[in-house]
Amino acid sequence: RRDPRTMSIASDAQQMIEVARSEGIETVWDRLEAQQPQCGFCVLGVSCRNCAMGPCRVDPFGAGPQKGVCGAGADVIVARNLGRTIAAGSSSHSDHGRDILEVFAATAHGETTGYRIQDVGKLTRLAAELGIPTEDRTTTQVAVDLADRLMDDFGTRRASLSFVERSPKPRQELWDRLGVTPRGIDRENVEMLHRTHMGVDNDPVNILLHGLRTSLADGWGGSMIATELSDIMFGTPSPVMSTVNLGTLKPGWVNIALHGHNPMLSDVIVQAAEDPALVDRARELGAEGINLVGLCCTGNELLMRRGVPMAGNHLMQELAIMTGALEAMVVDYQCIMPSVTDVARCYHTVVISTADKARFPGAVHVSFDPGRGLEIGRDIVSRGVEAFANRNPDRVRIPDEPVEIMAGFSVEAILGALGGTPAPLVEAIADGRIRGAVGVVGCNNPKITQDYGHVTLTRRLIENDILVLVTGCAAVANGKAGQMVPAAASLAGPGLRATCEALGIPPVLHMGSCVDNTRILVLAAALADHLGVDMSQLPLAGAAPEWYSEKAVAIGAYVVASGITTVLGVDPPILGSAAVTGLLTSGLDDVVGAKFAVEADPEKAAVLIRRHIEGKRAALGLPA
Ligand code: SF4
Ligand code: WCC
Ligand code: FE2
Repeated sequence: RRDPRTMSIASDAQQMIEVARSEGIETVWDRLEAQQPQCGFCVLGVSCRNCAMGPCRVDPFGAGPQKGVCGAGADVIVARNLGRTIAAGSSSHSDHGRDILEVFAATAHGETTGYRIQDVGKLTRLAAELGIPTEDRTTTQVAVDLADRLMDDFGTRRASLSFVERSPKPRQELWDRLGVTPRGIDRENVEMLHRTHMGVDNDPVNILLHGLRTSLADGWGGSMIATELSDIMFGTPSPVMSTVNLGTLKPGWVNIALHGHNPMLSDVIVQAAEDPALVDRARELGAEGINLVGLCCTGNELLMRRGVPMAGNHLMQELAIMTGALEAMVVDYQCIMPSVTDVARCYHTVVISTADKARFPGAVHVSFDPGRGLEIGRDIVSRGVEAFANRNPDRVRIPDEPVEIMAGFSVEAILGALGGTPAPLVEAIADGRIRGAVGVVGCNNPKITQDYGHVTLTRRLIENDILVLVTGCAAVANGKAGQMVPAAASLAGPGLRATCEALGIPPVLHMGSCVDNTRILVLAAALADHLGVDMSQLPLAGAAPEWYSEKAVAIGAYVVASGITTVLGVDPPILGSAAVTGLLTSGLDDVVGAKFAVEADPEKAAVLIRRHIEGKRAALGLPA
């Protein structure tokens, strides 16, 4: 059997994998093994089931068929598949953004309970940015107009999304020249589905260009709306200390994990968990109190804004239940494995689904309704509390002590720490104390030793004076490894270390959930504008060392389309087309000033990124 140390570098995971084995409970790693060998055609992206004349496969060795029944060759099939993947990822983020927007609109109209406009300053700034009058107007009036305006961004009425104007002018002009300026968020996604229907867009390059536009509708559209409106409703994050790993579960307490992506419900659950009646009930049942923890990005949203402890990233969701100490796992949507209800059946854990669009057979469904937000929050917490009575103390195994983590680095917080302007950061980069910055983001994938890619790449980058910005499951990985406390400055090279120590910040900054990758875009745009250059000229890079999700593909695409070269640690299914692979890993550089690279070994990825950053520095005339 596989040594757990080859499955995860995190000791909480290693211990729980042993528990899973001794209890005979299947995990994501077992199922990956059972899938071997995975389909070689699908790995290369040369299989298509877009119509009923198929499914078709192109023989990558050239001996068998080179065309599907319709006549599509490998290039078209790979490009279409990639296009649909981007659309799925972009749609996921954007539909999340729309859900937030609808609750924001309802809150503006006074139709919700448990919600309010928390950051009025940000509301006013955003409204002013979009040309909405703010003077002598109530918060409600401004919020109603802002909601209205952003709803237009989803549709067909606009020629360009509102937030496109946040990108540097040269970038906007480039997108216009290429015809990839995103118009409507839904429109670009629907158009991608249309184009990839049999017999529509048969030009792989044309499909890929629309792929960029579709991804930009996510990065500068749906995701950005999700981030900005979440800040307005739930508060703009500022630095906060908390803890991370499965040790955040507490033995004598009612433990409730909030898993998924949308802060909409989880935020009211945090309010509900403070309800004295529920806390009293928990005590009546013999618990010390109610302990909320996060998983995946719902966890990141709560960690960033409220300092709620983080139980783990993607591959920890099954293992968290196996601690026997979890009363309830509350899920909204995205990245929630269907297997969690199977694992929960072996324990007393109740899985509570909350989104009507994401149902889980075997879960209790409590339908989310923002009009009764608090009431529903209380109902959910109360189900977790009652489940405590069913806990079997003999089965409780909580591995490890929690590790400290600092989170909360919104762009506002970073600029605030710098005195309100990007100038000090630009100066540090210009004089070489900081060589550049890299966004290390994305998932866990059982094909990669869990957290190894994130933690190793990050370690090498900070050692070499490169500031690391993290979101999503990457942030949780680095947090568990102790890289995200101010004392971790000692792990950084001398220039980065001195800067971090002066500011009291870690060398790895937690910027939030996956939709919050848009914070990195906004920061990159601010740096570029300050220097009067395009984002593609900056010493920046992106990396997704352990990505698994369609959303990660959309993120990678919008980051590259925004001019930031990105290194992937897992092969995307495109290698069956030399033309598409060549375009993405080289040709794109001439088109958008950035490209993709694939490097599974994080040590080598670090070298590649350092070379890239030094190349950008040299081109800007910055000291070597
Ligand atoms: Fe086959 Fe073409 Fe249909 Fe795809 S669209 S399944 S390649 S016939
Ligand atoms: Ni975002 Fe990736 Fe985690 Fe899911 S939670 S697993 S998309 S990084
Ligand atoms: Fe297949």
